[in-house]
Amino acid sequence: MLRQKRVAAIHDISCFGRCSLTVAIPIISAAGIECSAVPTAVLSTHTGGLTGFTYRDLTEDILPIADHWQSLGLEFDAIYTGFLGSFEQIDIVAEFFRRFGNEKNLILVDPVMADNGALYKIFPADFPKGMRKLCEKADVIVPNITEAALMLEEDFKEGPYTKEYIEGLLKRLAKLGCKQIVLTGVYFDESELGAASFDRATGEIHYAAAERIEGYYHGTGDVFGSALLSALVNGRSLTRAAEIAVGFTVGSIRRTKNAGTDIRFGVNFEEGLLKFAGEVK
Ligand code: PXL
Repeated sequence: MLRQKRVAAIHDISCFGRCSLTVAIPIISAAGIECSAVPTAVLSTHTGGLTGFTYRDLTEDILPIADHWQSLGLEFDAIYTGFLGSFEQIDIVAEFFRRFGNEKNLILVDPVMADNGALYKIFPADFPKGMRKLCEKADVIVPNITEAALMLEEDFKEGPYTKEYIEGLLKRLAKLGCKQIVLTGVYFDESELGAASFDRATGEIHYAAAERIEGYYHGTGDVFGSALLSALVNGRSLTRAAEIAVGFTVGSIRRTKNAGTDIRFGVNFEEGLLKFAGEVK
């Protein structure tokens, strides 16, 4: 019998709106992986277009959780982190990596902080510098093009993109030190959208694309990151993992679009979980 894999997911819990832990836990679990959670904050909803949300910061709880887990001798096959609310949380997550990261496990950082050319309003202008430092400690990073440009201190470019531009971005990101990069929001024409992946060890660049669906749906980055992480932990190659994650995310967006759901309410990934589980196990 193969030992069951275990992941530590370090994200906030946005109680409504399908992102962060409410997305990571079910997706990772559907892949047959045990998902341990470190909630970094509790919000009534995410901050993307919904106003008046509550925000209880749990920064002070993160290291005591790590202390307790260390006392229990817990180990993880991967550590997965996304939205972080402050520089202090970034430093504490880096400490978590020092304690639980090792040669064998995988650290995946999604530097959630920006989209469509703009840093999210809740973050200070120098936040990308902090996220960049965290990305330097990761094995795999999953930025969108805005986050990539911010971390590289480059101007944001509107799409459609050229392969030359995307491959340049991937190579400049690789200099941060991570082994693999999956860049999201990549498109070369208006009909398709997907991800570009780069493996530093082989130099291979791969594109995973699917139909482009109109509208900015919230939480898709977390659906994508959770699916990618699950596929990697289950031993899929980077290119296959990116294809699985693109397919699962686009299916979730299509279902949501067809239902006419408010784009701020997250995407219907739930009804895709059965198919995803079959692909990823
Ligand atoms: O989907 C990323 C995310 C996670 N958590 C919170 C957010 C966002 C994006 O806006 O606001 C609280």
